[in-house]
Amino acid sequence: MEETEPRSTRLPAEAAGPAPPAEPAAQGARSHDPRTPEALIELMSRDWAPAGTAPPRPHPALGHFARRRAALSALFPGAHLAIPTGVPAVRANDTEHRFRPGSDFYWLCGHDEPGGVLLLRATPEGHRATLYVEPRADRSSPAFFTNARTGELWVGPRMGVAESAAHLGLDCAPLPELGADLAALEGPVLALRGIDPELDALLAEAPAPADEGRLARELSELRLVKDDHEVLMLERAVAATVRGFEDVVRALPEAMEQGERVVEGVFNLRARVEGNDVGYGTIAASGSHATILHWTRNDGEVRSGDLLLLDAGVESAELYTADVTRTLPVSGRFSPVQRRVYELVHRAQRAAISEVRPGAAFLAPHRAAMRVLAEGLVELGVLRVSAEEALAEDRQLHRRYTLHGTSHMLGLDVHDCAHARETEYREGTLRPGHVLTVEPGLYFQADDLTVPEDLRGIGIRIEDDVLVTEDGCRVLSAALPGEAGDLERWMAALRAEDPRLRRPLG
Ligand SMILES: [Mn+2]
Repeated sequence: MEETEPRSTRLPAEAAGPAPPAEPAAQGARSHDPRTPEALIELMSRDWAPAGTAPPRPHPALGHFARRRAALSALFPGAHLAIPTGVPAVRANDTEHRFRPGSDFYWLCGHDEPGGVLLLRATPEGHRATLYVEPRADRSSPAFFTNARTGELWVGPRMGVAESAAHLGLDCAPLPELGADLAALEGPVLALRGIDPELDALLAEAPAPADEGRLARELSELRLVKDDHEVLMLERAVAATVRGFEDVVRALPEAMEQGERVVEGVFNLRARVEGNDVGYGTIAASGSHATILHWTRNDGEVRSGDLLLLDAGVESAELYTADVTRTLPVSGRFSPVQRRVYELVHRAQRAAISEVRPGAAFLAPHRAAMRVLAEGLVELGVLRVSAEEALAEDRQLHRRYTLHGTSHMLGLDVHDCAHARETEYREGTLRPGHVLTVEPGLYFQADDLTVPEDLRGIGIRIEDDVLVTEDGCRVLSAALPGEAGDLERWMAALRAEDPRLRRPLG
């Protein structure tokens, strides 16, 4: 670029006088933060009232965390294990998503602040657990106001080392000591990698042990069977989700004016008020959007004669999520053709749920649902071959309209236990304490020329959360009606409520 400024107007460097000493940017300061003179640091560092000394209350699930660590420990004698929680995900530039702990980490210790690492050191007497946590950035050092990422003036107080130890009944150490402590260990360290870049960097020197993948796998397999506390947490998540669905039905008149955004916003408000957040991106899919499996744009219209497919789950404060779907007639009444498809999907779902019991194949509910749907598709004139032919392993023609599997495990993650072996999960058998979804659907794309015209653009899914019990199963989300007539009556009752009597949030 050509210089436009005449050289003659520039002052020689000496004539400008000595430049003020460059103040180094404080750690954690961003490019737009003002620099901080010493005098201000001196002023900010004094005259704060003493901090309160009440010790934090013990975590209600502390004993469960210890039992889970012992179960993991028993599977890895002699191996050191490092399980990180991760760091906040970047949303854009220097703004982040709200932090949500890593599921395996949280399952083992219940700590909910970013950056922590749980280290299980192998000793001759078994594993010794230490939780490394970010120390507090409290009034005792200028970082409390100079570090925009961790300073308590910016992000609020954290629990820190001593308080975490008291709260979780676990040895805790400052995170900056982790590197030296890892370096001092003899023998391989098995870690969950790809979650915390700083832990990955600390471990980069030594080659990853060959069997490292076993750690993620065993954690997933341990998490398959939920303990009593986890079932309670899932029940809470489901109960809040039911209230979120009720909120959405009450808000349908506004949704008809403002569209799917209202549906998402209303449900997500309930999730934030009663839980931590939604457990996954809410799918608020009206009309033919319901045929798009992961419709999360949620920016379409909601019209009176259409169906609204709502697939949404509240994640409880303890991070367990529900995963529920209902397909609602926006007007409150199914049209005859909508009802026909809805009742078919509902029959498939009933057939699938009746297969859920200990000892049954994980895929038994899916097979039952697919049989009902394939036969129904023949009756609807969609499939032009027999159900038998469509269902043949080497054909699977019904899947043009059923698209996805019927079940997945549910827990801290919406698709829980994802690293379990096939033999323990997809090809395995159901056991008491498993919690799975049962969610068959039918999807007739608006442009599918194989589908009779009056069915095109209809998408229906019905999804419940089911606990395998000792002698069968319990539908955790049974408070939401599934049968078409029940669903219509439930919607009518919610709409008849005097708005002044609406149940307040919370
Ligand atoms: Mn699901």
